[in-house]
Amino acid sequence: MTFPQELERTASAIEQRLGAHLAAVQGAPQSGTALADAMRYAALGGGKRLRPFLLIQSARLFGVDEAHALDAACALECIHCYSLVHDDLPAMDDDAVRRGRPTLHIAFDEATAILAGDALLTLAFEILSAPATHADAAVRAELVLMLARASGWQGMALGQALDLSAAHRAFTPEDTVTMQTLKTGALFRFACEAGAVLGGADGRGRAALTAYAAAFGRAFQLADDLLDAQGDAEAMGKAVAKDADQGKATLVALLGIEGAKARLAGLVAEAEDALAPFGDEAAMLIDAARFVAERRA
Ligand code: GRG
Repeated sequence: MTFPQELERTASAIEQRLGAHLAAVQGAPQSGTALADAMRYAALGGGKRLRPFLLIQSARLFGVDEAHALDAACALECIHCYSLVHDDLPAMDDDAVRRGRPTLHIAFDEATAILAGDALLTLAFEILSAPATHADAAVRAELVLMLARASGWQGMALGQALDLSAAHRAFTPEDTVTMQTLKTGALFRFACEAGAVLGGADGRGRAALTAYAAAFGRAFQLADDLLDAQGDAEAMGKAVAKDADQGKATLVALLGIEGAKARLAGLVAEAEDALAPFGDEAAMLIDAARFVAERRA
């Protein structure tokens, strides 16, 4: 299978399994609230499912089949979906469209969006800590701790807070990398390390995945910033990034478009090097890094 086919196949496996988890939510007493519908709206029917893909492919490197990585992957996707819902709120990015549809607070209302985000966050840990995730309770406990750290006060939530603070203070290039490593990179790191943990990887195997994830996460964010900047530059008819004017913390604003493209190529090479010990077995993960660097939308 090619990478796009495999990504699509994984996405539909995630859709199905997440749908089953959310069907249990739907079956619970609702007392006339929209909470379960809002959770389904946020979690199903869209998204590339890149993080689950990385988790499943990382686990496969250590001999874990997809069926035994699927619940950890669903838990991670619940966290990602919650973060998008909250990120889109008027108090944060105030976005009206997500995954080609109205954002959750537009389709429902703001309070429901906050609650659906909260409920997806906690559903992630419900799924991750259940015996179906892994037979060994110690492995499940390790995964729960890892996901809490990746998503909370020392991970994604901190990254988001740092990003918001960029509107009020000067950011050095190092500040920007730190912010992005936390805000976007922490979940990619969890994806790859969780695969290693599910497969009982040794220290070297896990370290290789950690190095891959770091380069992947930075490449993902830089490619996203480049897309934004190029779109803005086209709209303005000149090759500069609007971000520089708005004080937004992106590396494109700091490096310029050509500098950012060169950095992006370097990050993809770093991701490939990190996986060298796995040889051809890591082809899908290498293709994933190329995919995020090359995407045009
Ligand atoms: C609200 C605690 C909290 C954190 C927010 C959402 C978030 C942290 C960070 C992402 C913000 C963002 C929109 C970054 C740009 C990168 C991007 C396009 C993220 C969307 O991820 P994809 O491309 O989305 O994997 P899909 O829809 O494919 O799942």
